[in-house]
Amino acid sequence: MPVGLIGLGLMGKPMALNLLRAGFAVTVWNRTRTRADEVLRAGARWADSPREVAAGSDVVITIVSDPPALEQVLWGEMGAVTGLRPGSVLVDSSTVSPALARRAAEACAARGADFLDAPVTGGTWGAEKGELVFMVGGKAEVLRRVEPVLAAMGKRWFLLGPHGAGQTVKLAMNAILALQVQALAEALALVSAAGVSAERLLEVLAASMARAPVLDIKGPLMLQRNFAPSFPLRLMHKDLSLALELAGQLGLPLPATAAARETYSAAKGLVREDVDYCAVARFWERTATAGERPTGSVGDT
Ligand code: NA7
Repeated sequence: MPVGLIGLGLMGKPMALNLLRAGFAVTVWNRTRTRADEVLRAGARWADSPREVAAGSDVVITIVSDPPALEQVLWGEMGAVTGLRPGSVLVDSSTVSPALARRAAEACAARGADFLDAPVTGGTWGAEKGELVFMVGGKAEVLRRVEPVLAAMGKRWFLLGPHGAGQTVKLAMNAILALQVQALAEALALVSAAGVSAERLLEVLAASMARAPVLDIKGPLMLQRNFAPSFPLRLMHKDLSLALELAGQLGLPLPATAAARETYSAAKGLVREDVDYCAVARFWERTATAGERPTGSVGDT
């Protein structure tokens, strides 16, 4: 089954490499061609446009940064939609709005193709290990057809409802992750400011009901000030905005998510380089530097 993959960023590249390892014939396109070098060396074929990827594939995966990027690769000049073969399946693993997922599904249907929104969780670590979890919106029969492809990149997939349901659950999931990591950053700042060891807080956390896998991973990284992006802060900020946009459409207040977006937004303004979302911890450096409060940095003991 020929597979196409559009978007070779932090997530798309390891996903393409895993498809190749699983023996799929993979055609790729990325806006910046040099980012395809490694997957081309590993055996992928280059296409000159998203449209060309779609024209040669039974399953087309898109994984690009945000809604404008997805609109560009689907409907821009030489976009994928005009190349889709009847009977093919477009699987979008980008995190975008549920409304955009439904628009993409309609565009596929008009070409005689099927669509699944299938955003992922697991970060670059999950992508590299082939252990992503897919949150799927669409038809069960379509999901069954693409399961061998998902199995090459992930360990589980959940069918959550009609088109848009996968994106809805993904936005809810990321709100949980963003809030957990912000809560830990706040707690670390608090104990540090009070002159107590931040390391000891992590020790106690690991033995407590507040323990969470994401905090097991992000806590030590925050203490080491290792903010290399696994899931970039700029994308977490985007997802919080998408969650709030959806909540606004539903008339639902999300006060904690709204507050988290403010913090992530401020932290984003503090960095020039691409950093992981656990760099939200830098928000408290700012307050320390500005002399607003006598806090220590998160890494202080
Ligand atoms: P990255 O590493 O920021 O990669 C983003 C990808 O999206 C990368 O291939 C970009 O191409 C591509 N992109 C961004 N804007 C455009 C436009 N306008 N047109 C075409 N292609 C574009 O993100 P991740 O891989 O971590 O995440 C991808 C998605 O999964 C995202 O929705 C997350 O929230 C979850 P470039 O290489 O910059 O030319």
